[in-house]
Amino acid sequence: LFEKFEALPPDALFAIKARCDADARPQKVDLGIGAYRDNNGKPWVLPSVKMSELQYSQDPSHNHEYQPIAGNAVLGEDAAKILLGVDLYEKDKTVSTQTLSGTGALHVAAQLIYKGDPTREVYLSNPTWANHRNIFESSHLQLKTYPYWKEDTKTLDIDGWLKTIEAAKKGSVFVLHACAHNPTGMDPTPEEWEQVLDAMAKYHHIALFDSAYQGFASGDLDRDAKAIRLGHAKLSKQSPIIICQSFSKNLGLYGERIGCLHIVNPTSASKANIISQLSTLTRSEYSNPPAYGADIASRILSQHELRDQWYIDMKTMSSRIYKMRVELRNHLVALKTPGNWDHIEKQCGMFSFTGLTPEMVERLETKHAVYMAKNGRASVAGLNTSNVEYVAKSIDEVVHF
Ligand code: PLP
Ligand code: TYF
Repeated sequence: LFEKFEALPPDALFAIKARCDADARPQKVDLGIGAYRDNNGKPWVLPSVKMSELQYSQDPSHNHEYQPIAGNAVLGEDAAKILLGVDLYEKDKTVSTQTLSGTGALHVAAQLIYKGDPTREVYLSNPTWANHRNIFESSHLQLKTYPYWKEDTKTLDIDGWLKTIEAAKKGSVFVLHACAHNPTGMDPTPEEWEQVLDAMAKYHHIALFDSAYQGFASGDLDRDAKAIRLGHAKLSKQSPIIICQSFSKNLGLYGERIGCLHIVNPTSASKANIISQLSTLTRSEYSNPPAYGADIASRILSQHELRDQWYIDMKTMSSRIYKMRVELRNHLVALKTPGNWDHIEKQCGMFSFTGLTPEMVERLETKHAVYMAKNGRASVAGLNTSNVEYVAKSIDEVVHF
């Protein structure tokens, strides 16, 4: 059965992690996979999560029963409310199902789109998170791209994006990064979001928002949901809005695989039908989603005391990352490293698209033990006050080389 298999290339980001883990040089720095690290370079369990876990462990009613197919319904509703805001959220028009984190939400969304219309074209930003392509391709959907990034000016290609929206087949699905675009760290301005979403409304396209960094990007849940809410205002009367939500980064629950898929439908009429299609699909895939992390997340979203601590935690993470952006840029400027490094500070979220070439990235790894993605994407969360100067000096050396 498996004799004909060829070896496929390993996942590039996980391969970076494996090489870095195996590197014996003590000065090594991992700027590969996007996962938050504290100022000691260690994974961080959020204080709000610790509080929730303590509560869970002391709750005599907890057990390890199966969840329903759609997962934790209280979490689903609260999760939709943080995306849309309590004012826009309409229960009778919103289908929420708990998924295996953001990746699982995207996968289920892709399968559902395929069920709805196997010929539907799906547009990804160029560039985008590498797994987007894997996910939608494995669901056999036809993939296209929209221009997003101008390499030479390190700015958004808004004209190219708008032209693509205009030329796309009516009803195409556009995958939009709700905030903190991965890998560029460059988000549209509010005016540019207006233009994009107006054009999508005009040509009757469907928005699929990938929300992996809400609250993690700016420290403010509402601010990081602005594009989604604008999309809701402009599109929700004419077409469904699909939102894939991850709690990996904003709650630091990476390995617990907690996320949700939400479908905001223009009418309440088809809600039950969508739910039945979704539950048949997920029943055969994973039957029901993880209970423990959902309980931990749900307590935080639904209790004031825990939620207030969570807001502080998101600010802690986003402000430390911002501080590292400023320090890295300042060191490069002080070193007079050729080029302009302002973009490191201007970009937002987990990543900086540094503009370093693949050759420079390779030399960073081999000569300096500084690891980042080949496309020059650096996970800024891997920087701290002990290594940022070393990383700047290493970048300086490879740029001069
Ligand atoms: N979408 C984007 C753009 C991401 O960057 C990520 C994580 O890095 C995800 C989705 C999903 O992550 P997870 O499956 O851990 O929720
Ligand atoms: O660094 C990135 O872009 C991500 C990280 O289930 C990641 O690929 C790792 C595992 C996962 C989702 C995202």
